[in-house]
Amino acid sequence: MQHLQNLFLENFTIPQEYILLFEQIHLLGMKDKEEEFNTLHKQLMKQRVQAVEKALDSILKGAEIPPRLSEAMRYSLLAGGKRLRPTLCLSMAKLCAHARRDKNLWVLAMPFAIALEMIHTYSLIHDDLPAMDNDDLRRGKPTCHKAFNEATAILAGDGLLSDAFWFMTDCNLPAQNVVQSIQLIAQAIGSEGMVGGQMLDMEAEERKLNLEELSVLNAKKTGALLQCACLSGATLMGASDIMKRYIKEYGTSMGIAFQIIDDVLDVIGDAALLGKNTGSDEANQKSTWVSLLGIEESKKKAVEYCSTANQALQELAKNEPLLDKGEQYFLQKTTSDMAYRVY
Ligand code: GRG
Repeated sequence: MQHLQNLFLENFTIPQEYILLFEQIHLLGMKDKEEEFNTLHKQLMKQRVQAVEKALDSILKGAEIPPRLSEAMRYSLLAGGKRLRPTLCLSMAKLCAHARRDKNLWVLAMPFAIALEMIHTYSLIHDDLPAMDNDDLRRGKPTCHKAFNEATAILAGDGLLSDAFWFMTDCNLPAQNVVQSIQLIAQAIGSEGMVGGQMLDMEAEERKLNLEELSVLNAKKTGALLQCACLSGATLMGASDIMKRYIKEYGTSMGIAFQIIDDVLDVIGDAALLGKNTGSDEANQKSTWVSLLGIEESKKKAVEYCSTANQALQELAKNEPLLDKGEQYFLQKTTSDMAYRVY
């Protein structure tokens, strides 16, 4: 993967023009610049996703992997998706890279970014299994167990999860930061985090949860991985405790917003665009933000949480004048755009 470092450095660069446009819109109120800014942002995001796709395509081809297993793992990993977790991890590393005195050092967080996508893909494969949500469409394609078979899908998930930890150890950053980041991720996806959240989700079927119970479930099932994607990027760069505190706050609010948006899109979203079936929450009688608050209130909440997340970034910037400003703006724009997916 090291041969891809230059591609990442290039594809993650924020041009000066982006910073200027952001400031013209947000500091000088020049609304007429918004269209130009939106187009540039989309183009930069596309470049980042392309770099991540290229890195994902370069892995799991080893002759030691039984061909059918490698095929199933790569089938799900390369099926598309927004690549939110790897881009968040790298973005946070880039934001905090000044802590390491080399502004390009963030690129060494790449194995973690890739590992986070592998972990996310494992969770989707297992979540789609007949014993869990029993879904037949994911990322616009038949789910892994439909394309292969159930046993192969279980192994593909297991392989992605285990290999992710192997990848993370192959990281050329200070060992203490690497170990701390691995610890963060392991905790976030284990019994106290994502797997625990999935258990709560199963137990919650056909039982109405209150907002507090739903928040705990969401924080574990989806929030924990998103939050640790952010925190691991910062931790790898040796960010200070205060920086990590704000980044954790960002990750928490962004994670809640993400879940609300997912719930809203399950009701009003277009299955073809989302690449997965909609309406499953209602069919499974699941408690969601929409079932508890209704569509309009949920949409408002999504905007509110995205804005709280962005406030954490702004507070961080006030405390850390050396922060990468272009990256801060890029994260803020990405976060506010997230909320508008439901409008
Ligand atoms: C089976 C251990 C285990 C855990 C599963 C994360 C999870 C727990 C299940 C996924 C089911 C689901 C639809 C959760 C809601 C939020 C979510 C994670 C959506 C999918 O993530 P995106 O939108 O997907 O980032 P892409 O395909 O864009 O990567």
